[in-house]
Formats: sequence, structure tokens, C-alpha cells
Amino acid sequence: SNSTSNGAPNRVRVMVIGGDGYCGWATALHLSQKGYDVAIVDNLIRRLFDHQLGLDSLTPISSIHDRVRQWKNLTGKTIELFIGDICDFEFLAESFKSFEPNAVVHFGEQRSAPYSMIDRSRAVFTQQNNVIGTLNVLFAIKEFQEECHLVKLGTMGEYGTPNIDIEEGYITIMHNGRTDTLPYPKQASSFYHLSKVHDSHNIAFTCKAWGIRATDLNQGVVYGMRTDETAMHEELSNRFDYDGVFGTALNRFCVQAAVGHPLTIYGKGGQVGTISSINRSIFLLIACIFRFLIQKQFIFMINGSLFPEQFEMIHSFPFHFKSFDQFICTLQTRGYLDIRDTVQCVELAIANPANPGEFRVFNQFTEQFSVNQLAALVTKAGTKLGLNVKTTSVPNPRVEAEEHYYNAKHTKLIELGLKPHLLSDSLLDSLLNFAIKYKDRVDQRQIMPSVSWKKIGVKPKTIAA
Ligand code: NAD
Ligand code: USQ
Repeated sequence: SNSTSNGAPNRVRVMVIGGDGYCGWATALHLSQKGYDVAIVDNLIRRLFDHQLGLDSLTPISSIHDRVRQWKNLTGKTIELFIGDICDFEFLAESFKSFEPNAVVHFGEQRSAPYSMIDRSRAVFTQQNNVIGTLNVLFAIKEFQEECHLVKLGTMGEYGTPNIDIEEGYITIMHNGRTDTLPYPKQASSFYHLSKVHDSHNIAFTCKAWGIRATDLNQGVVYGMRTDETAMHEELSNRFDYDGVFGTALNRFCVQAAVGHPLTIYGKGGQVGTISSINRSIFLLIACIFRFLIQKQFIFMINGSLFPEQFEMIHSFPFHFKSFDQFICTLQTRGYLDIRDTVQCVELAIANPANPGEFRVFNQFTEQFSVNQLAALVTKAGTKLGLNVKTTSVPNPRVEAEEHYYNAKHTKLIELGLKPHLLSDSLLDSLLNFAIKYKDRVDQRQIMPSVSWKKIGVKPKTIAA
């Protein structure tokens, strides 16, 4: 039904699973503000992980009950609360029957790659929690709310770092003279990222088999803090993770700069951040000479049709890089976006639902950066604020390609009307100032990475700094 509990017709009812978390809380408020009827489903397990690992958000955060109460005080808008675990199907079924959502936004997973690599039990928990939770959501939609649109948070990490352009969900392949459009190959690099791959497969299958309508949002790394709604009152403040388990790259770098901790660049990234403008010019000069020589070679190769494979290799370097910056992007590059765009993208996906039976995939990020580029940007912004920002190259605790080609498509959300908030000096200034404001709350022992991809074992591990 499309009517609300207070009888107003045609208001879209959105269930936000994981609505007490970083992306979910900002999204729940944004949708409520935009006139959607919102319910938050969350078992608050993220707050428990923090207690268990001895971590805390940079920002003090109120309880979910105080959060929604304050929202009601300020705006008169009600957000319904369903506290429970979506792996418990009885609980999820009751929430569905009571709220009757038109759309479900599913953020409710264990979302840290390092957490999933602590020990066997965390690896198993991550996949169990994420895969079973999503399966339950699919069954609940089929059983109770067939028309409901599932908007599922996936991750860019599902694709890994292949040596070809990354498409949005699907790739058209020609093989032995036949052609087909197939799911883009997945090469995730943690038990967490793999849980998202398994989710995507389950969702794609149920779209086909049961006619579920779904959008998989393969989101990049999120940065930032304030959205219009969370900025309205201290009690609406969002969480901000900076620790080695849950903190994400740019957010961590800002906190590190604020407390005078060197920026933690994992692995190779390190060298490139210090490239000066002279080196930059030398690089461009060499690239131009190379380009000229290879163009000559190109004609020779075509005429002589010699060594086609070697030719391909030479030919593709460095021409597929449109600029120096794109070349540098081949080092540990990922897609990033501002949390204000997370909420915008989710709203766009809800407002333009997938068709029944359609498994739609959007790549949800706005810009690509290498870790070094991020460190360089934070260094520049920090220096302007009078901070003495240093970087350090930390032995990479992960197993990941540190030098790779990266060029991922991200046009579908733009086509739906996304107006990106690109990373700007002013945003970095405000993030840094924000980190400075709360710097007394920073526990510096939580900054260095403590989880190793290679050392994971079956023995339960207490990671204490
Ligand atoms: P978060 O940990 O801050 O929030 C997740 C929320 O889900 C928490 O409040 C947690 O209590 C809840 N939850 C987990 N398991 C649950 C269960 N079984 N039942 C009910 N609630 C459950 O994470 P986040 O950063 O807000 O990420 C949200 C989603 O977006 C995740 O799916 C994540 O994979 C995805 N994502 C996040 C980022 C990022 O940079 N933060 C980037 C790409 C994708
Ligand atoms: N990195 C550093 N130094 C740091 C932290 C990270 O060099 O201090 C590097 C990592 O090695 C990695 C990159 O930065 O190459 C990104 O790491 P991250 O911790 O910021 O992000 P990631 O582990 O990929 O996970 C985060 C979210 C996850 C989401 C993912 C989107 O925690 O939920 O799925 O971003 S994506 O990366 O596109 O898969």
C-alpha cells in the first residue's frame, strides 16, 4: 500500500536497514527531510564492535533513540525504529508486515575489510551476517512486499583492479565469434568485499527467478562528515571512524593530520606523493618523446605486422593515460565520494526504481584518487592551516595490487541527475578543522593498522593497541 500510518496518500515508505551507521543515519535523515516515510532497522551491532575492539567514533554520538527523538523535536517528522537483527527472519518479517516499505535501502552489514580479516570467527561472521541478512531481505520482499524496490549497498571493491576499464555491472564480451553481455568479473580482495560479491549473485538470481526489482550501488570509499540534516543539532551528529579497522582512507588522513600523526600510506603509494613539479615536467617530457617514437613504431608494426602482442603493450603505454594525473592514478587508486553524494545517490535510485525483474548496477563514486594523491591533498590543506603534516610508508597490511591500471565508469547516476560534490580545498579545510575540534578525543594507539591479511588464523584474536 502507498498510504502512510497517518493516512497521507502516496508518500513513499522507505525502510533503511543499517540506519544507525555512518551512511545509513545520514541517508535516513535526508530521506525523512525530503518527505519520505522512513523506518530505521538496525541491531546496533556496530556500537558493540566498537566496545569489543576498544574503539570510538571521533565525534560523540547519541543513542539511536535520542537521535530520532531530537529529529522529531526539530522537524516534527517521525522516524520509526525497529531494533533487531535482519538475520532473524521472524523479526524482519514482522518489521516488513508492520511498515510495508515501497523501497528498502540495505546498509546493514559488517562493512570493514580489516574486521573481516582479524580471525576466522570474524571472517565467518562477516559472510554469515551479510549473506544471510541479504537473503532474508530478498525472501521478505518476495513474501510480503513484492513490488518493493531493493536498493542494496555493494562496493567498488567487488571488481578488484583488473587491467581493463571497469564497466557498470556488465561487460559485453566477444568469444569464439559469439557475443553476450555478462556480469562484470569479480575479484574481491577481503572476506568482507567477497561477501558483497556473494550478495550480488543472490540478488541477480532472485531478480531473474522471482522478478525482484533491485539496484546494486557499487559504492566507492566515502569521506566527509556533515550533511545538511546531521548538521542541524549536536545530537544528530554522525559517527566518524578514524581507527585502523573501521576508518577509511581520507577520513583517517584528516584526523592524522590534526593530531600530528604521519599519514599512513600503505605500501608503495609512498614514493609518489613527493613528486615535485620538476619531476612532473620531466615525466611529461619523457612521455612526449615516447609518444613520438612509438607512433613511428606504430606505422612500422602495422606494415610489417610483427609481434602483435608486444606491440599492444608498447602501444598502450602511456597513451591510455589522458594526463599525468591519470598515470599517477595507476597507483593504489580507488573511487571516492562525499557522504553528501551518498545520500543523493540513494535518493535518486529510490526515485527512479528498477523495473520488476531488473538487476540494475550503478557505480557510485564521483572521483578517482590514489592514496598518494589523497595524502598530498591533505598535506597541502593542512600546511595552509599551520599543521606540520608528514607521511609515512607503512608495510602494507593488506594483499592488494599497489600499482595497477584503474579506470571505472560512473555515468549512470550522473544521467539520473547526480550533482557531485567534488573534493575541494574548502571541504578539506572544514574536515581538518573538524578533526582539530575533536582532537582531544583521538586515541593515537588506534591509528596504526593492526590486522594483517597474511597472518589471519583460526585462533580468536583480541586486537588491542
Ligand atoms: P556502519 O558500520 O557505520 O553501519 C552499518 C550499520 O548496519 C550499523 O549501524 C550496524 O549496526 C548495522 N547492521 C549490521 N549488521 C546488521 C544486521 N545483521 N541486522 C541489522 N543491522 C545490522 O557502515 P557504513 O559505513 O554506514 O556502511 C553502510 C553500507 O555501505 C555497508 O553495506 C557498506 O558495505 C557500504 N559502503 C560503505 C562505504 C564507506 O566508505 N563507509 C563505502 C562503500 C560501501
Ligand atoms: N589505505 C592506506 N592507508 C590507510 C587506510 C587505507 O593506504 O590508512 C589504503 C588501503 O590499502 C586501500 C585504500 O586505501 O588501498 C582504501 O582503503 P579504505 O580502508 O579507505 O577502504 P576499503 O577497505 O576499501 O573499505 C571502504 C569501506 C567499505 C567499502 C569500500 C569501498 O570500509 O565498506 O566497501 O571502502 S571500495 O574501496 O570501493 O571497495
